[in-house]
Amino acid sequence: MGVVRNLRQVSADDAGVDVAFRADVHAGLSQRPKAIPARWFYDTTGSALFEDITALPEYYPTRSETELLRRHAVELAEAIGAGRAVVELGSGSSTKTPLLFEAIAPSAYVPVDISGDFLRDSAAGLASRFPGLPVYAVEADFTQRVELPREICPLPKLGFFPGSTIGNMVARTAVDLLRNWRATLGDGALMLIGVDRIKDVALLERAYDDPAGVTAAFNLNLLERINRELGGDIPVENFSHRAVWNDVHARIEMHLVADCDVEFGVDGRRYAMAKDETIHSENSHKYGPRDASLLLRAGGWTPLASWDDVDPAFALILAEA
Ligand code: AVI
Repeated sequence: MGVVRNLRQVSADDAGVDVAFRADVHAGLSQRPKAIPARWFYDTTGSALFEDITALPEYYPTRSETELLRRHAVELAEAIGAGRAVVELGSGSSTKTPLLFEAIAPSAYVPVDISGDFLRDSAAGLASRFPGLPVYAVEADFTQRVELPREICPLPKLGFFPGSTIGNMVARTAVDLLRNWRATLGDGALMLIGVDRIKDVALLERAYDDPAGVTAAFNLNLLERINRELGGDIPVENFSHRAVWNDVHARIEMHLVADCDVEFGVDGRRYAMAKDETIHSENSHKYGPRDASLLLRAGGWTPLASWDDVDPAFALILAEA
């Protein structure tokens, strides 16, 4: 089994709750319209539900991206070369990572994820599958500044940002993140990034509102997490999941809709919502080819190649620092 070293870069309070989670929940419930950042979906339950989503027939992004990694392994190997340290942003269960590793033979792997349990399990899995590969698991929020392990500093780097997670950020935040990672990975770095394409609205909405209700459970788990970790008494049974396409912003929006007037407490603070009022819980932006290039350039990366010959449409883009 390869070497696995775990590094933790999140700050918890005396109750063991992530300080930023508490602050974001109160800020989000106090503003109008109410909104809580999507990164708080991913506690252990939320991460497991997201893995279930990726296996749903309606949720095409995982299948489309996996197909691109399989189909273009030789071209990826040629364009990226061997021996890079792969830094994966929001690695989750790292299911696509082995496909990339088989193509490019990396020299080290640094999965970065906010969900510590998931991160440690998947890092251990990868290390046993690729013996001799040093794995440095970093438990951190990749949207903030992350300190890379010293050991990989001298190595050429590849940022790997699959799954269209960039789409969960508004453009300004996405550009900030790309600039941050441009600085962290340094000169000579490459970035392989997955972006979802704009497509038929019915297909998009089905992908985010599946008939089995897995995405609904994923969305509602945010309220359950608030109750669990912040001592809330939100009546989760009085909320519904909604996923709608917003054409102006080219994104799927997820909301938690109050089915009736509700009042609840979180941390001793009281909140009220009128029937049909929503908590905006996620944006999932979709990009045309030009939009994606523009975003990368604004973030300090120059696109080198892209692969998108897959249906439903999805793109893998390779860019250089
Ligand atoms: C993680 N992220 C890219 C997913 C997406 O498609 O925006 C999260 C998700 N939300 C609902 N289904 C999947």
